[in-house]
Amino acid sequence: MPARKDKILVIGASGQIGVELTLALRKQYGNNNVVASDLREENPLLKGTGPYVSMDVMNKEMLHVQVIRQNITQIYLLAAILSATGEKNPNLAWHLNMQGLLNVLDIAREEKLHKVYWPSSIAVFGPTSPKQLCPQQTVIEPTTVYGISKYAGEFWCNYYFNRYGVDVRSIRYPGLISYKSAPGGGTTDYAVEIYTEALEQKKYNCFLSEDTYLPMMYMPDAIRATLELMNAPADQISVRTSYNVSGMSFSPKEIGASIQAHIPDFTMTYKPDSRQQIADSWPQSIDDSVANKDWGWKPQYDLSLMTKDMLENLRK
Ligand code: NAD
Ligand code: AKB
Repeated sequence: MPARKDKILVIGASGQIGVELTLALRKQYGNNNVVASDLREENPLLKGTGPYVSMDVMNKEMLHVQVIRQNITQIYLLAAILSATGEKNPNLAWHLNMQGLLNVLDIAREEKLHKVYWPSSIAVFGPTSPKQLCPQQTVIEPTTVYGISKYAGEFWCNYYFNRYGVDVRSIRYPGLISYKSAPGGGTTDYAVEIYTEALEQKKYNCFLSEDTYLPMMYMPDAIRATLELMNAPADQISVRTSYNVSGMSFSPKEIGASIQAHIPDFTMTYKPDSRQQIADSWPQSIDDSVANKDWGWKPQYDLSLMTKDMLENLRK
């Protein structure tokens, strides 16, 4: 179990992962020991559950002041620009994704923070990486600015660990599917939209082609993976760039069929846009045997379990 005296700052807490991770951390560490922060206003699901500060991760001085003032010992950095939005403004994506991370790593070094969490993505992989069961270590030649920033970020994490002893840990998340907070501009967002459209409209026009397989994960698995990695003893962490983790792999046609099992008159059409090219550059499935060996990672949700749970919760 983690030391109770830890005090955590979550940056980007109002986003798709931030809301659920903040709530999970508050359960583990106590509400007042997890400070949520974001550029945006506090997400309604966080209101009343613990402290919130409005903060820009690019403002290093303000971030540093908050870390000292609040006696922060761990930072979870979730603020980033994702793949599809990143291609619309590559300079901004590079700037936020890199400088935000460097600000956090510098402060972690100076203030001797206990731990830092920073997520990478399957977007580090490119067209030359293996498509099936893409290994932990392989050819990595990303083609999106988001993927480039994640790959560079992984090596900054590794550098700060080796050079300064900062205990920074990372996971290459697959596309994440959830019902609590909306996704923020990724290529895998279709797999969230499809559920709300199925319930509201009984039809969905997908921006990827029907046979585009991608690595995906249900949010409860992603939150559990994050907590398991962060709670693992440091000597079990052999990867200081970022861990591959796997959940499931499916195509738009298959997720459509899993929804039709619950909503028989649900129909799908396909109109691939610029996000198709991004999806085609990524692997279809991920080999996570290193995460399994190091800290016991095992996913619990497959497509049909996830669909049942998503529809039940969205109906509520
Ligand atoms: P999101 O876009 O939903 O949330 C990001 C949050 O960061 C937003 O609430 C935004 O307001 C905030 N933010 C943006 N700029 C900021 C700034 N300058 N200062 C403070 N906050 C700022 O993203 P997410 O899906 O929750 O992703 C979180 C992390 O996980 C990112 O690093 C992302 O690359 C990574 N990731 C996400 C997925 C996924 O499918 N959601 C997959 C792989 C990796
Ligand atoms: C995106 O599609 O950009 C994200 C990711 C896989 O990193 N969901």
